[in-house]
Amino acid sequence: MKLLRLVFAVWLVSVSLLASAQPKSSKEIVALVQQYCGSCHTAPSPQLLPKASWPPVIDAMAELAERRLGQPFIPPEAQHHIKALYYGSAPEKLAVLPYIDESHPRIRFAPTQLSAPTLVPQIMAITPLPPREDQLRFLVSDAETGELRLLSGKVGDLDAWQEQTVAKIALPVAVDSLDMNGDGLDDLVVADLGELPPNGNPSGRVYLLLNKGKGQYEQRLLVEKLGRVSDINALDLDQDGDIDLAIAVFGGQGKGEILWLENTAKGYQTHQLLGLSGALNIDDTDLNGDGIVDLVTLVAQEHETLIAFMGKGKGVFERQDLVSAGHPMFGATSMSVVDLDRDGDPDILFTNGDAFDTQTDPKPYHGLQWLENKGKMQFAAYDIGRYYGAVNAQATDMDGDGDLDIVASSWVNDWDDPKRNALIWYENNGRQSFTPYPISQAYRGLVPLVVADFSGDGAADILTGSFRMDLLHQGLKRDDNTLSFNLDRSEQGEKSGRLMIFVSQERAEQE
Ligand code: HEC
Ligand SMILES: [Ca+2]
Ligand SMILES: [Ca+2]
Ligand SMILES: [Ca+2]
Ligand SMILES: [Ca+2]
Repeated sequence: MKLLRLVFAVWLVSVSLLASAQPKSSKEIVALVQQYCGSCHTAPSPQLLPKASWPPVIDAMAELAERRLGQPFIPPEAQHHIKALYYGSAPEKLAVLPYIDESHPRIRFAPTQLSAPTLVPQIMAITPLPPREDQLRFLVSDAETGELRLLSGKVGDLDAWQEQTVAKIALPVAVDSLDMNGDGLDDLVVADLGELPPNGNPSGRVYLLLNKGKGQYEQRLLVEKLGRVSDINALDLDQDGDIDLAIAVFGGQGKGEILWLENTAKGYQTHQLLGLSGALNIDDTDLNGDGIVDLVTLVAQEHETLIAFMGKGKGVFERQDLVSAGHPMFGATSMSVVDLDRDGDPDILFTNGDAFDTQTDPKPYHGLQWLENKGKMQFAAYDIGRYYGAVNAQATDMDGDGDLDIVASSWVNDWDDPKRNALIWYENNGRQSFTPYPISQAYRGLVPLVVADFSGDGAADILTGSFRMDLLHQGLKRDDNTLSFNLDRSEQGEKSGRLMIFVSQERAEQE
């Protein structure tokens, strides 16, 4: 429980700092912090942001509270005291993470571009499909063009890879592939986020793309008027033999949910599992090994909690919280279920690196961690490494020694510093102790990643796409929460890599 203890310790230290800063009223002010800030989420430690950031964050929270409650919540006088306290005990600057710049003794990576660079690449996801004949196949979710595209090509022949449009969908954030109508061809279910900025609008949709063969799909709207959908998973959730849907709705502004849609003779029937905003995903696994499917989600925003829905059979699920970061600045970004310690039960790998809400600097507490499944629904959280803006992680054996290493990407970083990495990998020493190595400093905002052998030499390579959240964030208009691109002229000409493969290359033994 390293992570939990760490967060808790920071809070205790900061409370005592507060106490020494203003001996007379500190107790009263800490009580105000608990009363107001603690009413929606755990009151965050002042250590989490630099001094200068606290007053505007506290203003933003007072406004948020007033919007949500429909009336003023934190009185101006209390705001004043709370600001003084946070300002007084916060650090001038946040700690700076050390560089990860020592390369691996054996393995290096060289990028190959799979497509022309574009102005604001927005690859939201890359979803592997089963290979067909000698072709590897992936679905590329491209929000820049508003398309779901099929990327395919032969191992070892990276210059001849091709892309073709499968469907026009504005923000195809997640895809699941499964034979939905029993004709032997794999169909697709696609979640359309609806709009990029977090909000409570019912703009999310789910599409079914029925496979007609020869790369043709018939597009049907399956569900509409959902909030901003972040993930979808098609599987049988009530053990009656037909395919149901599990859906995560991130939403925003306090609205969001996890739901599952039961496949019935009269269409889909909705069952809500959770009514919180900020759900990043919904994955299936069997956490307790009872043979009944369980669901797991990582909820960001003010919750920052990993939540399981334990399957009881016949579509009944019971919520069980697995671990909570304990403060709203954690910035959860992704999770995946994987047996990281290879002892036969599913563990959970998760990342935090979201800094796009109130204060966008990279945070030294961003990074990767995992939750070990200790059996009997007992879990322990362990640190893997700190990494600015960590957004995705995939566990895979990169060096061929049999254990699971981890490749990770970052979407917010100190990009003007050439020594910061868009991609890194963590070598596992076999006992889940990890050493980080750089993969690429040359790109910005690589987000989705898929590890496979693309070059045909037996070693793992990395397919990745760029999602320029840094540019999108510049184009976000705060007042009405819409995106517009007034990027200045100098930036307009500059294009960035969109889709690429980092091919692993063994260094010569004697070098
Ligand atoms: C009415 C509920 C509510 C109250 C009261 C509230 N917060 Fe929050 N807070 C939220 C929500 C919701 C989020 C996540 C969404 C966001 O960041 O905009 C959040 C996020 C945060 C964050 C993370 C911001 C980021 O950039 O990710 C910080 C820091 C924070 N709150 C501090 C405070 C402090 C300090 C107070 C007391 C002055 C406070 N909050 C009071 C609801 C509240
Ligand atoms: Ca079913
Ligand atoms: Ca189970
Ligand atoms: Ca395990
Ligand atoms: Ca390994």
